[in-house]
Amino acid sequence: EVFSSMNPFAPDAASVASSIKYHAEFTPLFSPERFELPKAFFATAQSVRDALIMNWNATYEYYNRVNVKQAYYLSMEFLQGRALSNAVGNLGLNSAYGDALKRLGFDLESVASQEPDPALGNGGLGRLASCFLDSMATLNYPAWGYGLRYKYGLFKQRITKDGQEEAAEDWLELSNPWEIVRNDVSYPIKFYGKVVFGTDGKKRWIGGEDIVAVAYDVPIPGYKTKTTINLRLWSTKAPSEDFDLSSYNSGKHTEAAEALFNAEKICFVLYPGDESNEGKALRLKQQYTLCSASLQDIVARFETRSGGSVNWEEFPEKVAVQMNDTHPTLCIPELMRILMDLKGLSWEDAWKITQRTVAYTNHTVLPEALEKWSLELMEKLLPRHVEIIEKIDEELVRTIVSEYGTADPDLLEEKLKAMRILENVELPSAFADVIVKPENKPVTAKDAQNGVKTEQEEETIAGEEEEEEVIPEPTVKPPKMVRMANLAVVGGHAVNGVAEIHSEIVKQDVFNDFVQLWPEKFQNKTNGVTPRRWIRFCNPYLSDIITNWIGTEDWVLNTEKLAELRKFADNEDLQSEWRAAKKKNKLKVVALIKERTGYTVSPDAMFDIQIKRIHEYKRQLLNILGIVDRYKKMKEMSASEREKAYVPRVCIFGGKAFATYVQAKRIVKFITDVASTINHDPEIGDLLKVIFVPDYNVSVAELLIPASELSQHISTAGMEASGTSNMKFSMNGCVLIGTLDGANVEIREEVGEENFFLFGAKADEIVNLRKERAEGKFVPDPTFEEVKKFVRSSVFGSNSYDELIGSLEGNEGFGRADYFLVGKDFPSYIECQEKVDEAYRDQKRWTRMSILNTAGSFKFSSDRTIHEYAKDIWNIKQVELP
Ligand code: DL6
Repeated sequence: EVFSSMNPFAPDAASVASSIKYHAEFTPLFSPERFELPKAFFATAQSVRDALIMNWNATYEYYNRVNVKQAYYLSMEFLQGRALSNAVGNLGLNSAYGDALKRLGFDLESVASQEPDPALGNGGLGRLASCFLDSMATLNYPAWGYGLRYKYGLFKQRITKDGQEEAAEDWLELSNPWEIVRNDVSYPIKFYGKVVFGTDGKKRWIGGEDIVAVAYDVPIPGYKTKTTINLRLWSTKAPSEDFDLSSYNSGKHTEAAEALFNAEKICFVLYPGDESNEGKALRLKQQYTLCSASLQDIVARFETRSGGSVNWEEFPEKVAVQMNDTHPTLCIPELMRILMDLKGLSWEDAWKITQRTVAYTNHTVLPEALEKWSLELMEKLLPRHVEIIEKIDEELVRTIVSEYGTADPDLLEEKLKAMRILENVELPSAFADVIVKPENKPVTAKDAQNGVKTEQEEETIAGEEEEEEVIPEPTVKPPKMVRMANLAVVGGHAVNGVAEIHSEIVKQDVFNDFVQLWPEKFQNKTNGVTPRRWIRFCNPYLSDIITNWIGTEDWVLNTEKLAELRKFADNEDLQSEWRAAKKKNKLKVVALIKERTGYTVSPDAMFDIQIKRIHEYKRQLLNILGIVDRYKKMKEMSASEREKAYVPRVCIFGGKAFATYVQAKRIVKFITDVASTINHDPEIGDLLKVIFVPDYNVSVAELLIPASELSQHISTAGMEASGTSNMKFSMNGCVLIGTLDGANVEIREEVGEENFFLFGAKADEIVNLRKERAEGKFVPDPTFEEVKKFVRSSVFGSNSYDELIGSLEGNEGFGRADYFLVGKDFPSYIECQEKVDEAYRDQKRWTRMSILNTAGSFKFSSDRTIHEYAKDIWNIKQVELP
């Protein structure tokens, strides 16, 4: 009765309050005596979920009925952020829920802040996936997300005097009010075992370890639409018969439950350590679980929707699978296996269907991040898939040989080396003698029959005559690997980069050989972010101002309207409202900093923020060395000189270093050491503060981004695929300092060169600069040398930071000499930061720049990106529910 009395589009406060009370009483997770904030959060979320379930059911009932083509977004990460305020906002129920909670003695903001951030992601890749879900729902695209339900997420970051420490993330401890376990939706997943022939002559894979993947659904509401799509997260368990009751009863408790643990641990942690073989096997199991469970589900839905007559050729007309990075690449051999071994299709038909269905997004050009798996491990864990991959590789070799011929063996060898899926693996037997080079002409089968010897054999024979025995150098055979990115390019019909410059690098460099073969596959899809979460909900002050000045709230759906702000950029009234909103947001961050770090910062200082994963290429080290340079110069000045020379700044960092990435953890430690010296220096006071906000996540970003005035996107040019926080900052009226990298390039074009602080080497200069650096031709700027000396002088504690500073110099034992070109870009960065100070002193000029950033950010809505994917890659249409 409570559910049906609640119209999800126009419920009144009274019916919402009774729904919340109902859940507090009858969907209880807490004892009945008290009704406090945690219980209020769960009851409110459950009440909102009722509305979402109604819309979810309506959405899929309609999609089933009209049997539309649907896009499936497979991702190892979804960085969802809190759901309550987003869902209430998307449903337009803010006032109903706000009033209802007031009647019950709570306020919506405090209730919403009880929600833990779901810990299902790491960085930009995961957040992009979540922005895409929001846009797909909002734009009424039939779509579905698939991921894994990690019990302990990535990790919780603690900052201690030793730097970063990792602890298990306990986001599911009190349960998750948004998820709905579908006990009737589970699929068997196999590992190990062997491949046999069935009675029908077809190959069959008999698993050696069998587990089950169970579906947990999270409804994703669109903004101002009934469409509510699904994020289906898989959790793993063992079949209950795997619990060994007799061992248990005989006291062997651990052994009795071993199979259960082995199955459940697959979904414990996102990116478990992979230095051990066990760790590698676990990661591969995770990837396969995601691919296999999702594809079994997709295939089952296709069959159900087809009714009695399944036509497999229609599969790509009903299904588009997007692989978010290489992690879900096993989709390709898995779909082939399902179609051939289980549905009886021929190789040729299965291959055509697979290629037409699957597409791949590349998110990085870092060679170490282009995944490779040991063939040996894969053969053990997924024997049937390796057979399929070998055949795909063989077909690829055939294509390459037919394209390039055998006339130029060097060229052919080079192409095979670059493009084959299998690395360090002999050519398939059918091609064993295709590369015929004069100097190492192998014996063909025919030659062998005729008694012809290879040159090596000839040499050995000649050597027999020599007196001294030549002992060959022991050679270590390079490991045989499966290159997932190559498999993704070969097996998919589209490959896209995530910003214009990145897509160009993908084409010119990373996959250039494939581009020559299949130019039509390669595309660009510049990333975007949802303006709902990233302006409308996280920055209500700014949103109200935008709406008032534009005269409509339509900009939330049509961000092009933001451009209308341009004509008011110099208007004094708008400028003062704009600054007041920024100040209110800064005050919230002052409180956050106090609560999380104990430091007090001034809201009148410039807030300068760098928040992202800690990585050498993102160059947090450049930022902190710039701060050190500023501090050093301040210390050399009198108080009045200091105040004249520098604008007061609060420099804020946030981000996690991957648990095994030692250099990134050193950077975190260095930042916090610098912070503790500067923040306690009475001479400096409010002129400079350095803050590291621990445990950076979506909720922290939602507070920091609206409060930021300057934001740093300073990667070595060519290394950041796109970046998405740059888009969020720009939307929220922050001015960016950055290199010509990733989406910075396009942001600068849109907001205007004069509203972006540009510095640093360009992407096409990097190779030469590195070469010069390695050859010892680079002469560092004296300021850079002085800053390093200052760091080593124990100003920031007894640590000499040898490994960190050494990495900038390429000292012995410290690896590549300043591979990320911090030293090269340092002087132009410092010079640019001086220009920032100068601009900030003129608040009218700064506010104009800020307004023009918001006005110019409209391109970076994920709605634009999703329309492009829908049209150019997925071929899906918007479907409005009746
Ligand atoms: O495309 C989303 C996001 C980009 O904005 C970032 O520039 C890029 O670093 C990130 N890529 C990854 C992949 N792995 N690595 N490294 O997270 O994707």
